[in-house]
Amino acid sequence: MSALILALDTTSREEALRIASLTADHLDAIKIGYPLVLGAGLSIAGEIAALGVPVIADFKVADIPNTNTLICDQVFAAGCSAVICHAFPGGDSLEACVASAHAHGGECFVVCEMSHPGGAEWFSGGVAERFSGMAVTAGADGIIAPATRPARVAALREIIGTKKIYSPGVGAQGAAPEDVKALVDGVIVGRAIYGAADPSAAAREYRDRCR
Ligand code: NUP
Repeated sequence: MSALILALDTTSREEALRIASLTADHLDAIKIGYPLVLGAGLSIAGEIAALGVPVIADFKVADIPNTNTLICDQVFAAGCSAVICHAFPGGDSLEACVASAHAHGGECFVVCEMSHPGGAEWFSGGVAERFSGMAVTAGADGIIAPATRPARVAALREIIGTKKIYSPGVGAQGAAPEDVKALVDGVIVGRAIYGAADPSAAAREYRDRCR
């Protein structure tokens, strides 16, 4: 059993709010990122949160510690409940994200292995394992790991123990909720819900399949 997180990657404010309203009852969280925030502004985070759904900011934050702090502080001030960060800038950069998240009562998730085909080029060979270890050391709340490679999710679970795993790659990227729902805490679905003819029905179906 896993939570269902909608990746709301539409670029217009009106379309985002329309889909969020239609699907909110079936979701555990909505993930927003550059496509929507660059199109609609960061204030969209508060507008979505006002619908009663926690908002996760997928900015894949990856800078020096001071800049990471400034970015994350903006994310949480805007009404987000969690932020997604990269590990490769180093442990100090990651710790800055975690500190900002926890100072605001929020959560920090670390990208440990990406779900697209190219993700296998860069994150294999021990890199994802190392990032997962960094997430533990930095006190992060969880990691992002690929539903498209369930065996890799299982391997990273061994490293992070009971920390959360949110897993993208379900739907448009080819994975099914059933592939990972027993291994992860949340499944992330974007196009297969917001691009469906009936987003509400699609969200309900994915929620049922995650349970
Ligand atoms: O490894 C990752 N893969 C991935 O798809 C890390 C991510 N954060 N994502 C995001 O999840 C991606 O940017 C998009 O917002 C969502 C997946 O959307 P979709 O492929 O279901 O449409």
